[in-house]
Amino acid sequence: MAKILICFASTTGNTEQIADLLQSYLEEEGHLVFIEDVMEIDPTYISGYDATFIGTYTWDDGDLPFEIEDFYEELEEEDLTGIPVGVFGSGDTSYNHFCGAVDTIQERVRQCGATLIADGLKIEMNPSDEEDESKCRSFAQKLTNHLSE
Ligand code: FMN
Repeated sequence: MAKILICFASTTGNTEQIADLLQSYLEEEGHLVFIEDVMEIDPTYISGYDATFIGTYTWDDGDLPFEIEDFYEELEEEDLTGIPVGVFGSGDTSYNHFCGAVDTIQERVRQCGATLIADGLKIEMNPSDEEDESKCRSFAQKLTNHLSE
């Protein structure tokens, strides 16, 4: 059983729904999952867990939303060498940079030395059908596989 942190930024609840799904799938796998609003924590929390999922929606032209900006800035100071991290988010394909914030966070996490468990999980709005649920389950599974390697 691993201790896993899921932190996220969400205004209308779509990213939170993804976080909730990931939490339930990880719990089914027997993990202990802690879910936090990204504004309530800082990146030093990450080293207190076996693995972390970071979630964000995307704002403006592929930008980070303000809720995660401080976390993003502070991440630069963290050494996450060898820590498994997955980045997920919700976006809208009608914008030019679909889920651009997921890519931005992922790049920062990579620069901090974290081990990315997979390419970022990008969901159109909220996880609304079986295909989305399956993508979320598979993303959670990748983390579990990673921890058991
Ligand atoms: N989604 C994208 O993928 N790329 C964008 O550049 C983008 N810009 C947005 C700008 C505005 C003003 C608004 C209202 C939405 C934008 N979105 C964009 C869509 C949101 O990311 C999407 O609605 C998301 O599901 C919101 O997540 P939340 O419910 O977790 O807050």
